[in-house]
Amino acid sequence: MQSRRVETATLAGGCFWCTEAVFDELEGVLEVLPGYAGGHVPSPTYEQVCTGTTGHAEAVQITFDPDRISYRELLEVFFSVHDPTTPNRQGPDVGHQYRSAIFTHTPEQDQVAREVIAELERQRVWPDPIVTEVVPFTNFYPAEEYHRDYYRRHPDQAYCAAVIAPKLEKFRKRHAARLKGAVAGP
Ligand code: MHO
Repeated sequence: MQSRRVETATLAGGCFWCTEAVFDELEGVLEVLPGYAGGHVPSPTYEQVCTGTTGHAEAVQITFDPDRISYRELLEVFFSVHDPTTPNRQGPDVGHQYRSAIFTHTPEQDQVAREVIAELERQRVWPDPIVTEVVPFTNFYPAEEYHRDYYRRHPDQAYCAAVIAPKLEKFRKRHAARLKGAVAGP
């Protein structure tokens, strides 16, 4: 029988062209929307968010089926595709809008996020401390239409080819068993 349970995750791990491309490929993920989360300016534009002064982070809002992929699994992927130790920076992208953040929708999500971070700290996956913010979800504004499916629509654009393509390759290898099509449906 088809499951009807649906859960939402809001994650910021740098440029949303990249995070959208990654999460879109995961089995159990129903929808991924790029947008702006956790700021104080209503309905911001990309240009406003780019100034780094609106409080928003570039983020993805993920709708998923928790019977097919758990929140913990989503977070494991999240931490494998970005560097959570660089404050207000992700690779070449610098600014408050590129901070690493988890906007939790429930106390359970908050607890899982803190557990996953504590485990990663214990394993010393990175030499530097994890600076990912874990904060209650406040707001999310979907980005302008032209940002949707950006990587898939513009794979040859310079940033996509140089930054996103290699990350996506690494992600696909590492999480091959979790990709759409790799898992038998319920
Ligand atoms: N530095 C990149 C980031 C794009 S991303 C949507 C650019 O400006 O093309 O933040």
